[in-house]
Amino acid sequence: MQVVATAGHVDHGKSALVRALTGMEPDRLEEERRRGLTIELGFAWTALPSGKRVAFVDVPGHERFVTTMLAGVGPVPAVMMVVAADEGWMPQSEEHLAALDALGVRSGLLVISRADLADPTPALRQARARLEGTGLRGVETVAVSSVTGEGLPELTAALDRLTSRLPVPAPDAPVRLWVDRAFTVKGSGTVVTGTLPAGTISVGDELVLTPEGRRVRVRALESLKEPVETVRGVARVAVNLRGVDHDRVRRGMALVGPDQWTMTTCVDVRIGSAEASGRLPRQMILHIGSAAVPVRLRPLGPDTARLTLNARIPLHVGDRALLRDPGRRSVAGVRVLDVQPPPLVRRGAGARRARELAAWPDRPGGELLLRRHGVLRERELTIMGCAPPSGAIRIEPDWLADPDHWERLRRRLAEEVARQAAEQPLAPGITLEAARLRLGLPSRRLVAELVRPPLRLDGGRVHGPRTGPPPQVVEAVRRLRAEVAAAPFRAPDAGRLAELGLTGRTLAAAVAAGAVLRLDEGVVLPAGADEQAARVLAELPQPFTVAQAKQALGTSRRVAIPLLEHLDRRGLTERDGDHRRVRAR
Ligand SMILES: Nc1nc2c(ncn2[C@@H]2O[C@H](COP(=O)(O)OP(=O)(O)OP(=O)(O)O)[C@@H](O)[C@H]2O)c(=O)[nH]1
Ligand SMILES: [Mg+2]
Repeated sequence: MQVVATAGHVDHGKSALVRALTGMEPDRLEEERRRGLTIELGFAWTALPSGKRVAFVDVPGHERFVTTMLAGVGPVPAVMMVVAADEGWMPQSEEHLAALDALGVRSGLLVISRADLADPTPALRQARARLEGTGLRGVETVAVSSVTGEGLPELTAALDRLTSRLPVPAPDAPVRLWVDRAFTVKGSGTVVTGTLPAGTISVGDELVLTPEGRRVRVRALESLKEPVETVRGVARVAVNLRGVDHDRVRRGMALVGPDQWTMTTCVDVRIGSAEASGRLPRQMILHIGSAAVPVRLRPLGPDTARLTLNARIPLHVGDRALLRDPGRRSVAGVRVLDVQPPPLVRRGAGARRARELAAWPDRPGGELLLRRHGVLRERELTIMGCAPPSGAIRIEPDWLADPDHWERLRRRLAEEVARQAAEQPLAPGITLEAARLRLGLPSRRLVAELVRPPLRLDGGRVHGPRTGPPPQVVEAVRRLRAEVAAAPFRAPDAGRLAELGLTGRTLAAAVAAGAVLRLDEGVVLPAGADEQAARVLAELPQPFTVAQAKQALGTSRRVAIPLLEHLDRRGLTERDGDHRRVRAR
């Protein structure tokens, strides 16, 4: 199936044409028939001579209903631009064409209608000239009369050619069905309709109703009024939903595949407008699919801007949309460059962002997005609408990192560790959490992955390369050695230790570095004092008492007792009741 929308000025015969082509009535409302005017979107379909089916979305031409017209053409890939032979090009011919062009519609037909009322040639020539500067330049043209039937066979043949040229979207493409109608059917509940541009919906599928994010189940499906189990885009679809009241669903909402789209209220876009973005109004309406969302525009570069939306909508990078200023009735096409753009808080951030975006293509790929974000989960990239780039660094379970960014992070981690070591030499290393915060990473797992020699991970901290004890420790130990030079076992008392600077963290670092022996609380000797004591004690008659040891070592009980216990523990001496002997080596 293919779906074709109508477009064109009010009363130019769009609905009459759809009626003549399909035998169905696109103007369903009583008011429409009474006033001879399309107010709401109309839907009709037929089989073409080739057997292929085509559905029409018939839009209103009246200038008051442009928003409805945009909701109708938004998700549709092709258009039938209708111009009346007897009136020629009119304001809404122009306005509709500008909108189609801004939305990037490139497939369609130019139909000169009401050909029984006037020679179609002048209108045809005029319309062709208008289409020349747009994406619809050079489309096939047909002159028809819905009253006499003249030209209808040519039109159906042209529709056949048009629809056979249209690309067939991938059946596994992400699903986004913009709702154009919602109603209740007695006995079945809520039904929403829309044009499915791509992807597949099946009965039983779970979808997400945006913007509220509610999960809904597809209870039944219809396409062209026939029940179906599964439907592939492009198609007109009616979805019967379980789990939602019809008055909670409105045009402009969307049914999307779970985890397939970024729900966002802020996007950076490229604007396809003759005017610089700085000259555009700051308040505009963003039209995409069937949605019309007020936005605030902040110009970035000459053709780029940041849009802040006042409703959350499901978007992908590369999406086309339309900005409209209802006051001036002007439109501009936009391409979504980033669906999760960085906040612009610091001075100069806007200008920097503008320079960055200037280099981006209209459809940035995963590589650019990953470079911008540095590190992302694969899922985040997918819901932006991008495939993971082949050069990305993969980190379990599902992280992707830009290689350059990853290298920079490695360097920064080394710098952070070095800085910590310089600032707090006695407590080197930083916790994974501190490193995570300083590097602005979303997970400690990533920090751990960044640790490579000479950095090492030990006890939950990232340490730098092993080095000797810091200078103030070396200096304090030197003072201790000088202090005990004459009497090597007369350990300074607590007050003196403090004067030497050997307390707290310095002492702990000296002990950790193996530069001193801490025998007891406040009993500290230079490293090696134990071996030296063993040599002195070996000169005594064996075994010896504490008193004899104390005298030989020239120290007090305060030192001798813990020193001897230390020697016992090290196996340098061995105890037997009140006596000890130095062990033979
Ligand atoms: N003679 C003649 N009249 C036509 C033809 N097509 C449409 N009309 C008449 O033109 C008027 C407008 O036709 P519609 O089909 O309602 O026009 P429309 O473009 O759908 O109008 P809106 O939906 O309101 O924009 C109606 O009175 C039709 O009967 C035609 O081929 N020949
Ligand atoms: Mg109509």
